[in-house]
Amino acid sequence: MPNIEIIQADITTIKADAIVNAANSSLLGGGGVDGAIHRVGGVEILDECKMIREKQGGCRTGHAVATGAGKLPAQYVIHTVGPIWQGGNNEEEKLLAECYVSSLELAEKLKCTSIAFPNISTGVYHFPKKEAAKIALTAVKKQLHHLTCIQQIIFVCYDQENYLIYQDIMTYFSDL
Ligand code: AR6
Repeated sequence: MPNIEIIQADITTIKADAIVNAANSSLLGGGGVDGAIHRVGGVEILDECKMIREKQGGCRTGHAVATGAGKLPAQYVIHTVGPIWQGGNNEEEKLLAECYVSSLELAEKLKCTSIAFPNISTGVYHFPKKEAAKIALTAVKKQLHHLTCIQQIIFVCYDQENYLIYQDIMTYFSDL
């Protein structure tokens, strides 16, 4: 079974085969973790995103696309688009879970053995952090038995609030 780890860090420093980006459907970059990944990874990542846009016109919410990782220590960046929180009645939960599932599926296709996730949608997109963490951990746990390459899954929390929430929920999950 793959190992799940929770850390507090900047995802651009993580040496996983794949790191996940909380992008937007334009794939042209933005603030938050997306801004950090493009800033540290360099222009190669944006160039590849532009090629994907030309081919398929961006990325839909809940879907994922992959590029190289430029100057980052990872091999790939998996760009997924989280839902914008609109109160909870617009399929936000389902779409957020899909982000984690599609990213894992893509990482498997790329033969990655490790993948690092940020707390998708919990910044600019205002998804409530506790709900988002429960959805993320549940979605990933449900996928574990489908994974053949991935051995390590890292949840990279940037802010302390998310880190404490994830630790709490993991403790609860391991008690079940
Ligand atoms: N490493 C890890 N996590 C980070 C980092 C980092 N360097 N920087 C921020 N976070 P956000 P969203 C955390 O806003 O809510 C962008 O403009 C942050 O604390 O990056 O999915 C995109 O282009 C938060 O918990 O993404 C989209 O337009 C989490 O990353 C939009 O924001 C997500 O916050 C996506 O919004």
